[in-house]
Amino acid sequence: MDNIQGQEASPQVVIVPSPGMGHLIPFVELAKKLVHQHNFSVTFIIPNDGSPMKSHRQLLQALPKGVSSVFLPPVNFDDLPPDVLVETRITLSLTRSLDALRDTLKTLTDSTKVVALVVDLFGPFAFEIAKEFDVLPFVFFPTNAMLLSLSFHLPGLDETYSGEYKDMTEPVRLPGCVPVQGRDLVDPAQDRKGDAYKWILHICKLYNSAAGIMVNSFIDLEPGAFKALMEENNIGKPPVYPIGPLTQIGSTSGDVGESECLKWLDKQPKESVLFVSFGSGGTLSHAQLNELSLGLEMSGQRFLWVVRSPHDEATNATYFGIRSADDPLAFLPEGFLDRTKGVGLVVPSWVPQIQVLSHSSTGGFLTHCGWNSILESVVNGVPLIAWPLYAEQRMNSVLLADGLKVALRVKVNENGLVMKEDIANYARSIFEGEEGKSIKSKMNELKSAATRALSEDGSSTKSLAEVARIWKDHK
Ligand code: UPG
Repeated sequence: MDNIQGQEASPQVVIVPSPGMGHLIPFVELAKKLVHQHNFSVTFIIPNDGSPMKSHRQLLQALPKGVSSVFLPPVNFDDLPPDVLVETRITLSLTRSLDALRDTLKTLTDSTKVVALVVDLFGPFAFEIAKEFDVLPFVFFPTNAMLLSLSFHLPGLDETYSGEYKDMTEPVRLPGCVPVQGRDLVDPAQDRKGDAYKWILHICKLYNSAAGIMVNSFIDLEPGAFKALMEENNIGKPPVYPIGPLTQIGSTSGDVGESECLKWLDKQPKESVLFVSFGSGGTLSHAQLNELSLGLEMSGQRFLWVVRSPHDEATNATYFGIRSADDPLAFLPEGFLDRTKGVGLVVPSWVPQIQVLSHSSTGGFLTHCGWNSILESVVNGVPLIAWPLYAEQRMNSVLLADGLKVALRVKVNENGLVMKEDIANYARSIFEGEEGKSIKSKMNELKSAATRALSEDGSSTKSLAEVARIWKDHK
């Protein structure tokens, strides 16, 4: 256990993130706010999925005084089939860590006043433990209000609709949200007989026993969804607190090679570069990698591309370890690097994304629609090309393209591929023409709204202050 002593003075908040950098990064920003603005101390208790978790360790080691971390013993996944969905694996890393979590929480509560235990969207299994120690059970939802709304409605949908959701002829209409087709619902809901679906359904029911749910979004981004969710308090749902956008400040990477891309960006014209990245876990098939390379080349557009080795079975092959095992550059079409030299830069596996998105040369982002990537674009006013891969990313792309109108959504053909001609077209359109202009102007409005939400009197600042007050009042 790292540095737990010496924190008696402030009330303690325990954070239990589920595996994945996309879940840890917003929690780290939440922890910083709790320490600096609300005088809590924070302990991360990390369920260990058995991967080296090097990036997680690096991120946590860089945290300020008042934040400490404990890695639980690794869980064993030897019994799982190789094609298990990422959601099942994430869930099991939590359920198989509950005894170790209980022991660690006991040690902490023996020496400090722990007021709240905060889990993310996969973590409500830990609520029973929180209650044993008289600690308030909270959720920090690292994605949007629309998915939270689906989470509240899924148990009802499960009871009233018997077929596969992907075959639904009418869209699902979540209160205050843009309509979403069944085939665009979260991955686990695409196979109702699968384990992952059973797990998420179970988790959705557990949300009802939270003392509160914080969401990494803000009212002006999803006004309808939040209005409906906040009214639902009346019918026995936990209170919902929009506290975002919490986006990473500073880089997640100290590798020199990766910061070379910032020097390259320094030399490009203002808002001229398309940033292409699929988050911490996203991977493409061999055929799709080829098509994307040729599409970027065909567009003639400047680009900065974070490339991973292709994978033909999974769209999230690097979720539990963000580096590709092989050299990703070896999979690019022959001569591609030479032909695009000067126009494009290709970086294997990882770049300091927040610095790339805030760089004045970046003018567009082709993204897999992970929620952190979206928020990071919003706070920097960067227009999007939405290319969802897995998890809730298709829902996010519907919100962005149909609801907020701040993204072009890619078209996937009958073979599951986005074709090079289309890619070239999106890459040009996001910078040129009426649609690109309109997207840019809407993004700038959202950027201003995000700044307002986080200002001293802003809606998200007030929401987090309300949560902090509830925790401090908890005897
Ligand atoms: N990042 C980097 N450099 C990279 C790639 C990613 O710094 O080269 C950072 C990025 O800035 C962001 C995070 O890593 O902060 C990635 O988060 P996100 O964009 O949300 O993608 P995922 O890692 O895929 O996030 C998971 C799920 C996604 C969900 C999100 C929040 O895959 O669907 O929205 O978690 O729940």
